[in-house]
Amino acid sequence: MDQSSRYADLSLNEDDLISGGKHILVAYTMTPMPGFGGYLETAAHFAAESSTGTNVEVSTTDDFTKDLDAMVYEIDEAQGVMKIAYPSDLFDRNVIDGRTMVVSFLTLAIGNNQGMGDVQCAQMQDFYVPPRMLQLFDGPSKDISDMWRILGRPLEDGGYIAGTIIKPKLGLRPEPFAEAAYQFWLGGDFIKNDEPQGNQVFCPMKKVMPLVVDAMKRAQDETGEAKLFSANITADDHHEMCARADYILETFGPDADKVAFLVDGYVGGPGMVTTARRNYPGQYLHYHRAGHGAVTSPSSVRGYTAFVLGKLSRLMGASGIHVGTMGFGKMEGGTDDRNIAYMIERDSADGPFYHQEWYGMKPTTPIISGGMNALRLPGFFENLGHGNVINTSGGGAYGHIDSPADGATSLRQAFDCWKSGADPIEYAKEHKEFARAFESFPGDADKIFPGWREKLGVHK
Ligand code: CAP
Ligand code: MG
Repeated sequence: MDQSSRYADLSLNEDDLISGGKHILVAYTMTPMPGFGGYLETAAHFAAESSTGTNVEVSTTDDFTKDLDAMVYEIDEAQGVMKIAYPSDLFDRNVIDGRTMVVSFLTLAIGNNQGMGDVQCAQMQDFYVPPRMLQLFDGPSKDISDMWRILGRPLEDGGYIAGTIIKPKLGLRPEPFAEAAYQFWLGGDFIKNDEPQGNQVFCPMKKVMPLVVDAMKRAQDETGEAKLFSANITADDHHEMCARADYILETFGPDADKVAFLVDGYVGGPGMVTTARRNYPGQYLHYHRAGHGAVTSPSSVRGYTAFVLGKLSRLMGASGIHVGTMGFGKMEGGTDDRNIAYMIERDSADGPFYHQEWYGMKPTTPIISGGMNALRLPGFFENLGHGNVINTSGGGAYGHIDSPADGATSLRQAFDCWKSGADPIEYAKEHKEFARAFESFPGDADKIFPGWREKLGVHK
């Protein structure tokens, strides 16, 4: 049934919709299933199924219902792009405080429409949130300035936070786990649990956390520097999540403000992220996105993009989210992914389809992770244009041939090298740990700095 007379109005003007402030606008790539309807007809059915309709007219629809119809307001059939205006009143509100929720946006805008028989595929590319709706999302309670404060840095442009992930990903018992943390903290700022680390039988949380606290104290005493830990509280049951969080805060005691809470936000979902955000607003909320590639991989034509995930995480209240390495690390992604960082860290930014003003919502820190090491960082910073990020380099720290501490120092030196505009080879001649990163990761060195052996006098 062609519903385009009801769910499409190509005369609607996007600027009017934006100035009207009563719609969330969404841009999708969409391909109709061959043998069904035309592009506009399929888009209209998509909008129906994503708002007030289904595949047939129903007798119970009244005029009020129609005011809530999602409307296709633009299509570009050649590009396979459609834009839909969703009335803000479609979205669910909390009974406890009237706020809105990301899960409601997802269940409509990326819900049944992902499995419709007449739609071959559709993927959300961007969305625009009007000012009033923006006020109704939690947004972050803590941001990178809270970390810079603890680290004794300027609260503006406080710079690069050198981090790692306890590696191996799984398999360390409490004592070697804490030792790995201590060794990195002798040179670095920030350590996270790897995303699957929690309360495994070989490394119970109530055995390992006290040892991590002791490691943090010893490293702080030895270096005279504050240290940060991102503890994984991911769990299916929010009681379990809160039990972990409460235990961790109690165990860190006077250093509890130095603990971020890590949540595997993609697999856990907006409910889990919001449980952490609302129950522990005093802690930096670290969103790990393991699993997101199932829908965001450039090879995916469904779900939503990594850019959309980043923007959603800021609405949920993530203090920081992994945004990939923009082609400089091991994970998928390219240099243009810097637009993800700009959208979540700035108060005003352009997405692929929509400009977004954030009206003072706290920023979400771009967290850079995945195959990074000191050699790859200068190019990364040059592409992004700044170093106000948290970088977690697991292999880049624990793979340094001298020590995790030297690995950490090499990461920090990589930032200083870029910031000062120094030539990395010349910089390496004056900075041992950075120079030894060349020998630690010779494959990268050969690729990024050809001829480095002769220039640095390394002959083996
Ligand atoms: C990185 C990492 C991160 C991924 C996440 C890993 O380890 O700990 O989870 O980078 O990817 O498990 O691979 P390495 P993203 O530093 O040793 O690569 O940040 O793109 O979500
Ligand atoms: Mg990991």
